[in-house]
Amino acid sequence: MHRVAFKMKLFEGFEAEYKRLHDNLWPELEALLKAKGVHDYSIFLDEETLTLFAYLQISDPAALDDLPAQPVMQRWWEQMSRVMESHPDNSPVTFPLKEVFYMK
Ligand code: RM4
Repeated sequence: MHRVAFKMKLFEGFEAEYKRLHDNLWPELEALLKAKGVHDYSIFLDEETLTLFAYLQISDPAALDDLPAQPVMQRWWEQMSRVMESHPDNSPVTFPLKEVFYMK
């Protein structure tokens, strides 16, 4: 099992909207992520810097490589590009984080 963490950046003023969108995560997107083996997926917001800290577990991280090609992922990223820093193709700007401590 791999633990994967990365950060993203929210636009100012969209804190409530970001939470609302994730409270209403599309069932088809949840199904896609679970089909790829994603679980224990959490996103935390640093309200001071608007940094989003994401953490998930996955048995094969290479399974994530296929996500950007999925139509449901592209539709989700299109709506998310209104509220967070994104690339021209609407995928979020992400910064991988290095694990420096783990206690089971
Ligand atoms: C995030 C971002 C990520 C996605 C989650 C569900 O805000 O779009 O790429 O995995 O939502």
